[in-house]
Amino acid sequence: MRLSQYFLPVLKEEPKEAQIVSHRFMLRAGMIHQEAAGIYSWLPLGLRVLQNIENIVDDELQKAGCVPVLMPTLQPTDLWKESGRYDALGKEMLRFNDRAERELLYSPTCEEMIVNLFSAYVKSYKQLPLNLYQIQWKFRDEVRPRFGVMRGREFLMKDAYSFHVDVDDAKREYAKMYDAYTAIFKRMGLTTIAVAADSGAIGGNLSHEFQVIADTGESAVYYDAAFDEIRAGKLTLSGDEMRALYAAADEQHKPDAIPADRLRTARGIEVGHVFYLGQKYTQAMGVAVSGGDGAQVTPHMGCYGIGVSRLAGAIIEASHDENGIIWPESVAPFDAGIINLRMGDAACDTVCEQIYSHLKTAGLSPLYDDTDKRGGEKFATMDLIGLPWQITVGPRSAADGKVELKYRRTGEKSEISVEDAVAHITGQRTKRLAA
Ligand code: 5CA
Repeated sequence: MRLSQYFLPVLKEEPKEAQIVSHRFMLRAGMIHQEAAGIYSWLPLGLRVLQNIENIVDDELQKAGCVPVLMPTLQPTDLWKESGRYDALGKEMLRFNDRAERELLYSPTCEEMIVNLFSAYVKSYKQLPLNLYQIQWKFRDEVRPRFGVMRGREFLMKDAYSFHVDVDDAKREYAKMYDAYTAIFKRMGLTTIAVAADSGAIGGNLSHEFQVIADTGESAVYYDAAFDEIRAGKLTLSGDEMRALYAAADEQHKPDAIPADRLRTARGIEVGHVFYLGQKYTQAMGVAVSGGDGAQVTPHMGCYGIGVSRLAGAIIEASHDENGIIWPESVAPFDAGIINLRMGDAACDTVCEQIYSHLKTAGLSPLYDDTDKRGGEKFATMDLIGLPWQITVGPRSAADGKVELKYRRTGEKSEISVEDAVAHITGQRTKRLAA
């Protein structure tokens, strides 16, 4: 992408409304634009990040055997009267009437709709287990939307729903999804702690929230010291080993359940939440399938949410410096930025075009700053938008076929040839994505 033809509305001033760093950088880097309280447009740069996050979620869930569907954002409220949840969400649920005076709601979550869909087609235990998921917009009329996309009113969620013949199979799936979540967040550069949580209005008696440790997090979390070693990369544990460790959300914390010298506490951002729902919805909505012995069985369910749009903010909270965002390779909106320090200089233009086309041929997506802005401004923008690599081309080095390569995360710089720069970026990227 050539910056002169792109839409990257970078802000020079500090946005006054932003209280946390991710919100500030998302506004300044031209990733999002607020349309109403807690409701945002995703601008081109933000959209690329959101799509990269979605792709990782899709990839890992399909590896775990989940099947994608897409349900509408609007639902008839009748379903919620059947499940008994019509009043449970109170004013958080946005309701309105269509022209025929039928009451609709904007989905805050989709247990009712998926159970209805399931019951239309699944009649036998032989069709189970089944795990259906979607990545779709939700609306919750939060009392206090804040921190940008972190607590929005309209937000993008991955919601998965699984159906099982019995509790054992539902718990097997729960553990599988727990492990898939750990892998999903790790691919985005995040080490999460899954804490036992309260399942609230979603229901069931077993749930875990996946928390990213950050001072700006809205939740208090309590956990075994081993999680700090995992976060520091000094310890690797299996899902079963992690589930055996103490980790609790505020409302579930029992100080006596863990020796004081093992207990750690921190603030966390909830990026995902998995639930074992039991028969709460299938029973209330009268759904059954034929079992092995011919008798009818009421399926057990699980549901599994990921805050896809919240993740964009959470990744920034976990990875930035005073100059801007530092994207992990896996979600970066572009792989590398090319800075032409003197547009119109024959050597500079030629070298920039060479790098641009070499990177594209290598399957990478470069962003080429071919505008006539001053060097200082170009450097500041590149640091702000946080692409993993920066390649700077100035008249003196360009004449010798050399460029300056900078790694955003460490600030490390080297002067090398065009070929070496391209080879280095492609090689390092492959290595990091595989790790
Ligand atoms: N039905 C279940 C999951 S299928 C459910 O709704 N779970 S949830 O309420 O915990 O939401 C799932 C995830 O959505 C949360 O873990 C969080 O990451 C994200 N989320 C929830 N509310 C918001 C919000 N207001 N803004 C941004 N993300 C949110």
